[in-house]
Amino acid sequence: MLQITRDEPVVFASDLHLSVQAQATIEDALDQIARHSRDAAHLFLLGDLFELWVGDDGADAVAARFASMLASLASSGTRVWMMRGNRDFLLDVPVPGFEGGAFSQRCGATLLSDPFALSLHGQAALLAHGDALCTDDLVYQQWRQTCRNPAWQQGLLGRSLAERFAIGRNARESSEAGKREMAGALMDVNQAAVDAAMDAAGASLLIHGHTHRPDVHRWQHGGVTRTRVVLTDWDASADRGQLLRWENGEPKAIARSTR
Ligand SMILES: [Mn+2]
Repeated sequence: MLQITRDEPVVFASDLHLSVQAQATIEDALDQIARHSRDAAHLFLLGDLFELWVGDDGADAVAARFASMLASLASSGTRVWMMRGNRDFLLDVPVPGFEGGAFSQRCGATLLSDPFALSLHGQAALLAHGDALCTDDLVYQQWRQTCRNPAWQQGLLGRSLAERFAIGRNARESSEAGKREMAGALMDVNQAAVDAAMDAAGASLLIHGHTHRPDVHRWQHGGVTRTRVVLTDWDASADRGQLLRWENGEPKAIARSTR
């Protein structure tokens, strides 16, 4: 198990939703991550880094810029980790005939499983994107099973990039789950699913994104205090987006005013 000791500061972010249509968010996210992760031992990116990801062969100029910023961080000594979200579930999935390598490699990063258990400053912790915990959203959970199926993914990745972009955009605009997400009506996590995931990992701390409901929740479970930290999504036009730093065993939000 990955053990991160108390003397190693960690930075977390998720739900950047990077897209050429949101230029100000790109500038904000890249600037903050580059600035505040350089002296961190680890940077964890917990999914939905991109608004839409149709395969590693479809990486655009925004993705290339993001990758080179992360690769520069990695080469200066920050360990970079990334997880897939519900938008970028095809990240790092091999594309037939594409020899450009996995996207995480281009970032100097390591892809994480979802969920991912680790020891964070002495605390048993679990990292997740968060979508798998929203078990009340039955329509979405059914879609999640489909789109995570390797045979289904290979079928999609066998299509041309143009076809995949069209399918991706269409899925957002026409599916029930996609419409809800665009309307900002994402369902929240289910408490029983949260406790079950934490039980399975023996974790007392859970850090995730996805729900766009940034907060710190604390509750008692079996005589132990459990903590759930929810990361914010990023949208510069709404002045949203904030890194979370973990220092000496404590969460510490990085104020946006320090930009
Ligand atoms: Mn998400």
